[in-house]
Amino acid sequence: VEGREGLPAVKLTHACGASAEVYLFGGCVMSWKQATGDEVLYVRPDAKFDKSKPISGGMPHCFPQFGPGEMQQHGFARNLDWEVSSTSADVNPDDKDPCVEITLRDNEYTRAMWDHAFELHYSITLHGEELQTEYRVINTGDKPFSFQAALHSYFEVVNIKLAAVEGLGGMKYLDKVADAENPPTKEMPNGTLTFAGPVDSVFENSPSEVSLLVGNGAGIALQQTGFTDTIVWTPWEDMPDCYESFCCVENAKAVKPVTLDPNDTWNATTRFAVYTA
Ligand code: TA6
Repeated sequence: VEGREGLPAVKLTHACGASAEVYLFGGCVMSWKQATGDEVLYVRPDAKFDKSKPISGGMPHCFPQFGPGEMQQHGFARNLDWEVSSTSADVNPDDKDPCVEITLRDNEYTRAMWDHAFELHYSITLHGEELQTEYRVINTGDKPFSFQAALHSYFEVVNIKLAAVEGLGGMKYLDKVADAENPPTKEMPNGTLTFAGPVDSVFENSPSEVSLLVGNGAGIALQQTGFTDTIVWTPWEDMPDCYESFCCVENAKAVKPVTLDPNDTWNATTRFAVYTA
């Protein structure tokens, strides 16, 4: 289908009425709707769709770098055109869950920044109203490489001041608001994380399930395997026009990069499910 400003996209529609839209630019899930038509994800009003910058919203990728570093912020995967490698019909014609797999491979542009041969396969499935992803990095070269990876997911909330994240109570985290370059280690109090100012916190070895309460009793459960870390981000007054409407809860392998030998594969999965009050 045609996405915003003509960007090529793939739309998945489940028989139950749920749907998802995946943009090939950045390999970004831009929309995920429940059977009621309610949108779960958030796209910032300043998002650009002319490829001049990564799309600010939905579920952008961070690969092969998380945050600032040797290359552009959050790496190049969110800035490039991915290819459709298979659709559910190719995989299993009887499968009732619509699915698409998209792929990013090294090219001259990526080699100039990061001189490694790789394939990144990312599949998106609608299992009823649930959104499931599988993420696979393959080292197709002849030397090991290290990378970080994240799904930088933007979720719509009723109001950030009413939102909360459950599942991270008592954990140690890096506070990047206190110092982005050299974040101090702090400890979360027990209970839920609520918001009264900017938060940019990296939780290493977080539980395999956390949930975001959106402010009206409903929530989104995030389950993962392979992504060991969770990042919670709200920019607060840095984005006065929109900060109240979203919260980023990110599944990531960010603190300790993965090192992959030639021909080896690294895998991570996520399951996102909305629950009502
Ligand atoms: O994941 C949180 C974070 O790394 C923040 O530090 C903030 O910079 C944010 O991502 C947004 O990054 P972006 O490059 O999309 O503006």
